[in-house]
Amino acid sequence: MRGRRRFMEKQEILERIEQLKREKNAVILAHNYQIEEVQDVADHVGDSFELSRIAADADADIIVFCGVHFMAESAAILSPDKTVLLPDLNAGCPLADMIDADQLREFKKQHPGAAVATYINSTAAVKAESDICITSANAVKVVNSLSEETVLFVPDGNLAHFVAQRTAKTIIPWAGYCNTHHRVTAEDVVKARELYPEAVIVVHPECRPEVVALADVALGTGGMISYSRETKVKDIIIGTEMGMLHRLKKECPDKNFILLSPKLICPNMKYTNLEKVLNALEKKENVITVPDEIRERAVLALERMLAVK
Ligand code: CIZ
Repeated sequence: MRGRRRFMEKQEILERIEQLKREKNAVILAHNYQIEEVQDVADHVGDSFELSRIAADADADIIVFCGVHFMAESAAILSPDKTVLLPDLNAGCPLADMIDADQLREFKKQHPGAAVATYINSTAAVKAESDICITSANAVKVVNSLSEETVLFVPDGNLAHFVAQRTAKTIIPWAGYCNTHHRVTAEDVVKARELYPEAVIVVHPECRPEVVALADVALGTGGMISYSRETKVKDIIIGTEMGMLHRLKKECPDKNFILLSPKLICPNMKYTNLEKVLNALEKKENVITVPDEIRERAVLALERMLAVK
C-alpha cells in the first residue's frame, strides 16, 4: 500500500511537471550527474556546456537547470532573455568556489602577458576575468589555439596537469580540485584492474594525475558516451560521478558499466529531486541572474571558446 501511494505521488508530480512545462513554456535540462528520476524527467541530459547551448537555442521562456550553480549561471550568461531556475540553491560547486575574481586578478598580476584559460566549472565573475573558457572535452585544443605561450589555467589543477602533458605551452595551474574526483586514488584503479582484468578503465581528467596515468582513457562525460558506444569491450569501468552510469546504461544497453569507486558521489548534484523541480516551476522560484557588467565580459570568454575550430 505504501509503495502504491508513493508511486501515485510520483506519478502526480510527473503529470504536474508536464502540465506546468506546457503552460509556462519551460524546458528541463539535467546534468549527467543528476539522480535517475531527474534525468528521466528532463527534456535534455548532458554536460554543462552542451546544456547551456541547448538552453540558448531553446524556444522556451523558462529553463529549469538541474545541476549546480555555475551551470545555471552559464545558461543565464548565454540566454539573458530567458528565466533560468535552479531547483535547489544549495547546489553549489566547491571546485568553482576555489578561486574568486580577486584571486584571479592577483594571479594575473603575478604573471603579466600570460593568457587565462578557465574551466567552465567556474563562477561567472571568474569567467569575466578570463581570456577564454575550456571544457574537459576541448581543453587541449582551446589552449593550443591561444597565441600566448604561457597560460594560467584555473581552477582545476588536475585538469591543468592533464593539459600540460598534451601541449607545448607552459601551463601555470591554480591548485583547485573537484572533491569528488580527487577522492579516487591510484589504489582504486589497481584494485579495479585486478577485479576486472578484461575491462577498460575510463576516468575523468579531473582525477588525480596518477589515476589518469593508470587508466586506459581520460575523457569528459560527453567523450565517455561516444567512447562507450564505439568500443568493442563489454565491461567499462567508469571513473566519474556515479550519476553518469544511469546515462551510460541508457545510451549503451549492450555494455556493462562498473563504478570505479563508491567514493564517486557529489552531494551537490544530489540535492535536486522531482519535488524541487516541481516547486521551482510552480513558483518560478530560485531565479539565477548574472549582472550585465559581468555577463558582458563572461560571454566573450565563452564565445572565444566556441570560435575555436
Ligand atoms: O562540465 C561538465 O559538465 C562536467 C562537470 C563534467 C564533464 O566532463 O562533462
